[in-house]
Amino acid sequence: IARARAQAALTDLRPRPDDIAADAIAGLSAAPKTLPSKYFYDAEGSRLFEAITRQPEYYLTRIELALMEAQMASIAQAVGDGVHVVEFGSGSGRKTELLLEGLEAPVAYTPIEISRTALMDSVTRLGQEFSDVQMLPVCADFTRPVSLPRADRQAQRTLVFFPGSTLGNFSDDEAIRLLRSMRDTMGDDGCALIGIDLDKDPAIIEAAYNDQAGVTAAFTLNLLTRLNREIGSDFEIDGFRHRAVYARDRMRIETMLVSECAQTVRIGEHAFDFGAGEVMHVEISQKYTDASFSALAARAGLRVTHGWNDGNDRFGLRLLQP
Ligand code: AVI
Repeated sequence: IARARAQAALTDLRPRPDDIAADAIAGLSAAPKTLPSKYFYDAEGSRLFEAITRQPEYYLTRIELALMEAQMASIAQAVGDGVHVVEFGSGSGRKTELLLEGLEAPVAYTPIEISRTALMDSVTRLGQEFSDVQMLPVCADFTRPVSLPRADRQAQRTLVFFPGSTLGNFSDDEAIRLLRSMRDTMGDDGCALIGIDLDKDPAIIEAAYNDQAGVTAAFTLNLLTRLNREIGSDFEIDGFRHRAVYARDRMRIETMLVSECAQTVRIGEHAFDFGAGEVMHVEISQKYTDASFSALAARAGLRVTHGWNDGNDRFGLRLLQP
């Protein structure tokens, strides 16, 4: 019944499917070579990311969850009651639960997600747990403007939720575009609650992206396995090595795949030569100071009105308003 109800409420904006081959060919034709990190998340990549969040070195998820648990009353007070929660992405499990549990009488919940199955799974689960919150899933690419479904009960305001420091996986220009689109979604009275990983001792950050068990390395290399399967490329998985370095001046982790030897990779009729030691950029993970994050938000017409950090200033939540 819950599934039928959720399905009836689906707003399907029919997002254009990705052209993985075209994106990979464009990235491998660039200098330096790149591949888009959004392709990390096939079924195996999503499973490996879950495993990363359980590694002792990967502090982000653990600290953000603890921060939400500790500060939920204060967050709820800053946000106000009767809000329509709009999550960019398909429900981040426990974090979404904490938010819907902790807010005062939220009216509706709209996850915006490109994967229909991830979207419906999340609203089915949350719909069972939060029967007073109307589930209004939207299948769409959240990097493009989305007009929201109206809740049956009038919401006081819209709260955009974007946890996990996922914003950090976008370039500055892309992040500003995304924040602007959040600004449009929330309207003049709305707000956004965003998780950000904070600048800190590089050793702590680098350890998080080079865990001892090698889960992050497997996660990065899985991109090549996925491309081989889906677009028929012939990457030699053993021919590449994961490397994640904190670029202090740019305050970001730069993840690369390093070619172990001189080799040629083919995609259809395209051939790409790699030199021994040549790096291919596959992901950035931006870290922030208060100043850098406020400046980024300002470029999207948003100001930081509230902030919560863990006791060691490793990770923060920020509330933004127009
Ligand atoms: C999803 N995102 C916020 C993760 C991050 O920390 O940038 C992805 C990740 N990449 C390597 N480890 C985790």
